[in-house]
Amino acid sequence: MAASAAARGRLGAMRNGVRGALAGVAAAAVALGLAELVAVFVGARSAPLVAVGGVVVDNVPEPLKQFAIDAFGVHDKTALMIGTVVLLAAFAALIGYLAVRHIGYGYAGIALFGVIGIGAALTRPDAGVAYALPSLLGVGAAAVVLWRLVSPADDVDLEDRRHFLTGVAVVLGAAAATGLGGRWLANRRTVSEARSAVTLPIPADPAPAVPETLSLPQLAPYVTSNRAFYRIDTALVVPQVDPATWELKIHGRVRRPMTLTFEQLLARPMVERYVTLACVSNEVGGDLIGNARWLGVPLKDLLDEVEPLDGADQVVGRSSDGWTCGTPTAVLRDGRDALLAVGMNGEPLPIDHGFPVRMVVPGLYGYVSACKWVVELELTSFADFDAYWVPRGWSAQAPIKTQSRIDTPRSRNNLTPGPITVAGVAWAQHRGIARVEVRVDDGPWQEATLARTVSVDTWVQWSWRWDATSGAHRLQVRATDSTGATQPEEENPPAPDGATGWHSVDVEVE
Ligand SMILES: Nc1nc2c(c(=O)[nH]1)N[C@H]1C(S)=C(S)[C@@H](COP(=O)(O)O)O[C@H]1N2
Ligand SMILES: [Mo]
Repeated sequence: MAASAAARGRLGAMRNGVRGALAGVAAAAVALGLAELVAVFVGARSAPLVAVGGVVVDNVPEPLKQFAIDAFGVHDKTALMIGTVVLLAAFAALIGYLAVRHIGYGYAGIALFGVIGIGAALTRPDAGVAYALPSLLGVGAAAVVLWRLVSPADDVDLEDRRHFLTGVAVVLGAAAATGLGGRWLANRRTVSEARSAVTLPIPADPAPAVPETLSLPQLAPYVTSNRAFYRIDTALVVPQVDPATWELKIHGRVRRPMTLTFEQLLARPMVERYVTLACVSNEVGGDLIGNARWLGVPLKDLLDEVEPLDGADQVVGRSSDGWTCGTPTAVLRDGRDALLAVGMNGEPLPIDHGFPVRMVVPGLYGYVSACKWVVELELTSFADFDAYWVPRGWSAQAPIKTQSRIDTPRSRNNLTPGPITVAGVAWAQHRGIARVEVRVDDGPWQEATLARTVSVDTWVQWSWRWDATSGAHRLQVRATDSTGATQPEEENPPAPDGATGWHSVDVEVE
């Protein structure tokens, strides 16, 4: 009799543990679901997951970030979110487990999450006090749910257990409904309708016609479609910037500060140019690069109008979510086609690529020049201000390095002996590519044929006919820019100012 009571007691304790853990997870789900819904009205970056994720993105050590990009590529943010949710669920289960012992432990755990969520939201660069609301209401709801679910924690009574499981199911259902409802509302509140309503002006100075370029399977087309264009940014939720309320402040160390509305911007004479954008994180042979036709206002004209003061050697572009990049003022005024862009390949900028307005600067890596969702240009000096990536170990000055890539063949092709077209792209924006050479198995360098380009600001396609013999071979490519400098063989990683080395492809001919 006594033994059986002890066994029952142990069983009860174990089941109470499971029950507590379930209650904890249900409480956390309610908190996140409700917070998601509230954040629709307060601002997407106030939601606890997004806010905490943002803090992680901004502070994660560089090697870990590089690992995430290598391991998950463009899905690195999804991986971060899933990882966070899994961790959160584990902690929520632990809190629930402890709450069965003493409900005070549960409240303390929830309060801790509240502090983290609210702290993260309030310290986001674009935060207002209201950013505390989603986490605050979320933890309030979680506390009520936890209290309701764990308090009648008596024993293994079957009736009670059914009751409990029904309660958990109802709570999870409510959490899913509010969370998905929030998502649905958020998706309806994007600026895609405002984007469709934009009519781009006819360029006063149109882009040159694209000459005949190469079209081969696997070879990057000369112009990258908006759909295929790489996307890189720190935004966990894509900023939704309404052109009706968009303003650009140009200020700081200038004689005549200026504010522009979208309408005023569109009324200015526009130029249209092909410019190849490249990411500093691109590995040798990588595809974080694309060439598009951009429509916009020359940044030089705007800077001339505000009259920068002496010493204002840096223009800081600031986006609606607080991200910054720093561009040399001299580069923006040296006559190159640096644009405040509104159009990409004949369409308003896609939301992912900076709608309604972004910067595009030929010759500089994106992180020092290509501010998307730009709302501010601040003239300052490099000595006075470090933009987003600089304290994270990347160079303040980052001209694009000369690079070349073999697109075809790649190792998985079924190759047979005889003539094979080797082709790829090469780039040295704003200097231009003078020569591309290919070699096979460390043999002599052979000059490739360059396709045509519209300017020195874009990449160039190249091709070379190879008389392939059977066996394993290594193809290598290198480019020389129009200053006569050949890209160095020495291999360097992307950090701190762009990867170097020759791209090579190993193929099997049989
Ligand atoms: N607001 C904002 N703009 C940004 C970034 C960012 O994180 N936030 N990333 C920059 C980087 S690193 C690159 S390479 C380019 C990429 O532009 P794309 O996504 O249109 O290809 O955007 C730049 N502009
Ligand atoms: Mo980048």
